[in-house]
Amino acid sequence: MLTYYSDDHRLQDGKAELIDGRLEPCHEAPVRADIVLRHVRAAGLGEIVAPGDHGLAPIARIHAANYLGFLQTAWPKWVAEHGDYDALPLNWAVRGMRSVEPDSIDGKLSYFSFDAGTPLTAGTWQAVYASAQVALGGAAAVGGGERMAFALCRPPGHHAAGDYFGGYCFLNNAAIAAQAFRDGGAERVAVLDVDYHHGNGTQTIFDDRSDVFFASIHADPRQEYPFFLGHADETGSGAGEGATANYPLPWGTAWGGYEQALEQAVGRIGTFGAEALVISLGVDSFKDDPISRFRLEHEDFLHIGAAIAGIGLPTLIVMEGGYAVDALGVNVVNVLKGYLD
Ligand code: Q9C
Ligand code: ZN
Repeated sequence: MLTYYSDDHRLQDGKAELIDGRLEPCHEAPVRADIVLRHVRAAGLGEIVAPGDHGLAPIARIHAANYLGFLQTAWPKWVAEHGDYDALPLNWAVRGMRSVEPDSIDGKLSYFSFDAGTPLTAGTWQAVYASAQVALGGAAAVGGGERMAFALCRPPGHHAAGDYFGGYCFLNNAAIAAQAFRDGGAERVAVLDVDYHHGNGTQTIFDDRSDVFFASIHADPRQEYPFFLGHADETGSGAGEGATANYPLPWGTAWGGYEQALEQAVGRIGTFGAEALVISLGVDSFKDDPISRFRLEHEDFLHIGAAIAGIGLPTLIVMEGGYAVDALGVNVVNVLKGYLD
């Protein structure tokens, strides 16, 4: 198998996120990708490949032009207004308020985001552009005949929708890859999101589409971030009715409960008739994850990989979350090994 990777992930190195009422060091840090890369190498899983530059066009198939413009120009505006330190939004529109794009940088940050855990830094645009290219490189390899490829994306993507960032995500790498498969000729594509958190961005992007099936297994939004999407009765809208499947699970879920949801999701993907599969791979379902509350063990990730391989489709595995830094390499490599065995 091939692993797609870019050193440019290092350019997103935020100082702090607002979490549990405090500013704390960012959980989503460069060390995450370093550790995964080291374990992929040590396991001898195959070549590490640079993605090449597939340009902005495949990103613009998913993200709004005004949002992409904002991401590319926000940093100098923030520095001019406040100074040379990370930008964070502070308030958001709720029920009864308007969705008019403000002129000031603070207003724009709020308008194009949904939480205060995702600092926008000097290097954010370059890092997220590279992360999307990593996904596109992997998609091109799978489209070209590879059975499976691993896109070691960082920053992650699945919380980012067409025009907002949050949850450590700016560009939705998995959605960009899924659309690249469609534009490369696949009539139907499936996205299976096994990150601990609901993939609100990906679901929103494909909600009304019948050509991209989205399934997500995640902590129940009644208990867990992102709180406002991912309930079991969300099944898609319009032409996309029936092409979304959500499996919310309670805090404390271990392999027994997880496996049942995974079997159901895999079954739904089988009947959908996809020609390519994108996996949003978060390993924050691990028992020792510092911000999550599932209880998967190291070996359970082998089973997840095997279940994904059982779907039998050309597959791109895209890195999303996972914050138990010491365990991250083992858990990701276990998914890949479980797939390959
Ligand atoms: N009390 C990804 O895994 N904050 N994003 C959680 C917990 C945001 C996670 C607060 C978590 C975002 C890609
Ligand atoms: Zn997550």
